Amino acid sequence: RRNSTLICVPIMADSVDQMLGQIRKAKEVGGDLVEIRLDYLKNFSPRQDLQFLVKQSPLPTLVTYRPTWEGGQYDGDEGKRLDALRLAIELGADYIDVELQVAPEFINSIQGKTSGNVKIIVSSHNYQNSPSAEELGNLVARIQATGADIVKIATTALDITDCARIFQVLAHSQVPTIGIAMAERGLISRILSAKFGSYLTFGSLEAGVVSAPGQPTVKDLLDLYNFRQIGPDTKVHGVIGKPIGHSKSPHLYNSAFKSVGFNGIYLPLLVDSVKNFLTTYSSPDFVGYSYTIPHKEDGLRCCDEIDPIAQAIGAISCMIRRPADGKLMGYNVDYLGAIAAIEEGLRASNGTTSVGSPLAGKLFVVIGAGGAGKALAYGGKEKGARVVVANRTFEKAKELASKVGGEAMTLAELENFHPEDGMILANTTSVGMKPNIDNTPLSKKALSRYSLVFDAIYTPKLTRLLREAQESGAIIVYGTEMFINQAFVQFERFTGLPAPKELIREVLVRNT
Ligand code: SKM
Repeated sequence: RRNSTLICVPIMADSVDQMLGQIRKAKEVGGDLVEIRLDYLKNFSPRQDLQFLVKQSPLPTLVTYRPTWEGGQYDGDEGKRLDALRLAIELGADYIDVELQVAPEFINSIQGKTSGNVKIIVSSHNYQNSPSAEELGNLVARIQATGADIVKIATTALDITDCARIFQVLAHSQVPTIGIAMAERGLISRILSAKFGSYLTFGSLEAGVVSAPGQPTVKDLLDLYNFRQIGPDTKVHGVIGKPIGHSKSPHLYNSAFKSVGFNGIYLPLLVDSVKNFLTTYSSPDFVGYSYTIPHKEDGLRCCDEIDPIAQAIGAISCMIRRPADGKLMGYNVDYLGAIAAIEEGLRASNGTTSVGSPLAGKLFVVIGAGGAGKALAYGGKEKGARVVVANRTFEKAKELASKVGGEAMTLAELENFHPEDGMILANTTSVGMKPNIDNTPLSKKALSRYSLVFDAIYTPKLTRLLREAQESGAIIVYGTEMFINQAFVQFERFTGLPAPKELIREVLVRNT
């Protein structure tokens, strides 16, 4: 059940020997073909070097000689550049890439002179933005008119919704087409290329060593996103947040989907506007989302129907498109996960197994009044704790505190807050999250007053807050506990199947 979208590995090196090394590696990691970027070679001797590379390559070759005027490295004579491409055809390259601007003239020059095996890709790159659907349609028509065998369009995604127009191009094109939205916000176009039938997608050998912004590694395409299994019917899921690169949800759900044979993909979704995202990706195949910071409250506002608990909390962590009518249903499964983890920590430390919640009657301080803060404050109240909400912006703290019948304060005030011993602290802000791991929401001195400290952050697992709490003698509860508890529930909502709990645990341990 393998799709037909190929994985092409760009090869960029100074010398042909280095290039050949990379090509061999590309084959090893599972690439289907390589793009030889001639413009990266120093001291390029066309006949000798092309002969060597095309002959020696253990994978099919796509030869590209990208000029600076199309975002490449070559700024020499145009005639020589096109001569090298003609030579690549003569020497048996499987594909060559020629830029739209010179394609009509170039294709004319090789008319009747090719062996017939080479496929000509005519490409157009836009490094500024992603044009309208109409403009893209015109571009495709212009490329087709050159006599291209394969159309290639690369745009720049300024917003994740820009990828939708690339999907449209792919879905409607009558000829083999490569469609890509570059940059971080275009990542989903590179992965869902397999769902929408792109001729190929690009995957790099090494993270960050890319020929265009936003390229994933071949390894991530294959191992993290199960690229070969993606097809036209694959259901799309993802975690909506900003930033989102830190999230382990894609690792977790993709492994879990695969293990139970569920035809779904789960993507990191770097979303600026939840509303725009949902109205753009409204097709029945976009079926389920997790929500993380800072979008849990916006997510709630975009639901068609809201679960009463999510409504009471004022934030969602999970959204499902109901198959029957396409309506978006919102849920909050955060608080259960977090509260269960905190209760477990308290029980273990007391050595008690009492039936009532060990949180009952405790002073429970929640830092942050965003989506996760709301869930924790709600959970604390449900369990009979006395809730205190501390937040950088006092107004937001006050609003949440009044909802749960608690007290509000600023973070500065929290520094000297010590009405009693045995308090419990929960951080729900992103302070201390990767990459800013040296930050912490509360001073170490203040931490000595708490008997238990929980952090909703799970990247890193041991945040500075938790490390200093531990050093101060508090019991600590990791964010991974909350993360895993809520993931079990979401998996079941996404798939209708029981969660493979052991596997999910293992994936998380391996990746945190
Ligand atoms: O509530 C979870 C959310 O479901 C996913 C997530 C993540 O992927 O980092 C973190 C929490 O907000």
